[in-house]
Amino acid sequence: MISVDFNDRVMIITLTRPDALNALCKKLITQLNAALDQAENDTRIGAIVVTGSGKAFAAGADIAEMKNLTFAEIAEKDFIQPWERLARCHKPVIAAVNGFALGGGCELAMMCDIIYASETAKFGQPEITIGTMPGAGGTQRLTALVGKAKAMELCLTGRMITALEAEAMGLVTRVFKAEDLLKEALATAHKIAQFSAPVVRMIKEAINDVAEVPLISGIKTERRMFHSTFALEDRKEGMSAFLEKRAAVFKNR
Ligand code: DAK
Repeated sequence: MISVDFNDRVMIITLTRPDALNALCKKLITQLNAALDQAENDTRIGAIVVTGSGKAFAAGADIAEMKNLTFAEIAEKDFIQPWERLARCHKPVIAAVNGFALGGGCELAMMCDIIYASETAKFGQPEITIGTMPGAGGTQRLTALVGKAKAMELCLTGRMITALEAEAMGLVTRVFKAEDLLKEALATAHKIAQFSAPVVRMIKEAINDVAEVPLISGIKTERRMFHSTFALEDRKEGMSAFLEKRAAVFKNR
């Protein structure tokens, strides 16, 4: 349901359930989470790219799997919880959205740190058209990215938007020709992975604080993290290399 490849210090996770447009069934999410655990525990991995096979990134949660679930069942099993694993990943994740990113697929992309899209990608939160609503952070993360009125329109109508419209709204980071998408995502992932891993982790954590803590406390945490980079050999090496006009060699310590 997923395939995992390694390209130097980058893990590439491909959702491979093309017959169902990579619909996010329980098994697929379990495999995705296992791959994320693996990346998190492997110090050689500096960044992760998530993409889809075929014409979809992911067309949402698996409707066939959800159809007969009862309220009692999903409430008791806290149906939503395993999906949040991606949002809690400490390593940087780039979504390379190659096609449909709908419902849970759009939510999965929004859990990533950067969203690159092909010109042919399509985004949307169509849950309302099947009698339900976004359940994996869609109303929250989409609103944070595009603002209330646009999030309302997308979630209340289920309208699908193009990659270019999504980029103009602030949902997508950059749009590329389909054939360049993975190459560009990998180039950015490699670029990030060459930097000091503890510094990358701190930057990700500090930016994520914006959504989770009040400004004054986020600024304080950011300052403490900045101070703590001065405990790293990598910080000394980075500044020395700049002044000595040579490339820095980071050792992640
Ligand atoms: N689930 C299951 N199967 C799906 C699917 C989905 N979401 N999307 C597509 N498929 C299947 C189709 O049933 C079809 O299967 P066969 O008939 O060939 O067996 C196959 O994939 C190809 O789809 P189509 O024939 O429909 O392909 P088209 O190109 O004509 O149309 C489409 C593409 C993307 C416009 C269309 O497939 C579509 O509208 N799909 C459904 C999109 C959608 O409504 N997505 C939102 C699902 S609800 C939560 C976490 C997440 C969620 C909720 C809670 N917690 C953790 C609490 C999220 C909910 C959702 O995502």
